[in-house]
Amino acid sequence: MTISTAIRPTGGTIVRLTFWEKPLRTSLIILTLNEIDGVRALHDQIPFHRVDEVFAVDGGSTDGTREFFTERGIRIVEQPSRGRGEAFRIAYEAASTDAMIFFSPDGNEDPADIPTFVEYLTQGYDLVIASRMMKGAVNEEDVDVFRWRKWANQTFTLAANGVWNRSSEYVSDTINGYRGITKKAFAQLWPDSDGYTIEYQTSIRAMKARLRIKEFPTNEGERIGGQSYARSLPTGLRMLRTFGRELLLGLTSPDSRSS
Ligand SMILES: Nc1nc2c(ncn2[C@@H]2O[C@H](COP(=O)(O)OP(=O)(O)O)[C@@H](O)[C@H]2O)c(=O)[nH]1
Ligand SMILES: [Mg+2]
Repeated sequence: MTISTAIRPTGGTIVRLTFWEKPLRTSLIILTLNEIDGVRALHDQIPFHRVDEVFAVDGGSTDGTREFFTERGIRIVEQPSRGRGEAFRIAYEAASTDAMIFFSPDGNEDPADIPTFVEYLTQGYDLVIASRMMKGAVNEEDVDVFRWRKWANQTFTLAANGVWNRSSEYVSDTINGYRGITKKAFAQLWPDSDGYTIEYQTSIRAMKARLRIKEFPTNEGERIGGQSYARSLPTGLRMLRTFGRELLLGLTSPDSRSS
């Protein structure tokens, strides 16, 4: 608990208000679809004690991922239809705290970043992104000569910043799924994308709404096992469609949800 003081002028007199401010509560949401190798390798590195709630949203794993969670007492929230977009919205409905941190245990995301999300969300940022593109960060493709996925992501990011970002801070990784967002911001933006475009759409809408966005550099690791379901060309085309749709929707996002 922290104490805050505010000074408000009322009709010429200064009134000092002192009130108790409740600390922000956070949920860690583990997103899985057949990710047993990753959850096995990363489970012990996850700083569970730094968040107030943990649960998994599972897209229908059949490789033992669900059993792994159950054995360790991690609640599984069912996801009737596939896709990361749906998983994000289901997490919103299931989370009982103020902010959500989305973690994909496939090896790409470093569990050591989790406290950093908590810190920035507590500081009052609406959307916090672990960036694979900013100074000091490492991208999975940095070891390759041709970094097709990285370059495509940077192009989509450049376009989104060019059209919608009115702040002085460039958002360098609009697409990364490793992010935290307050439930209030999520409800306001209400991203309705189905699959891998949910993050891009959320970033665009956060820029449109001039929300407080914070990035910090991350170190993207290699996939530990299993397989990625994100095929480059179809995902790229869906990104393009998301960008076009957000252009047509204009500067505001009419889909915002009042809850
Ligand atoms: N809950 C849920 N998780 C998913 C779904 N599809 C993928 N994931 C998880 O999201 C993370 C990233 O997916 P992946 O296919 O590896 O995409 P990539 O990292 O962009 O190549 C992994 O942890 C997957 O297990 C889904 O439909 N539902
Ligand atoms: Mg991944």
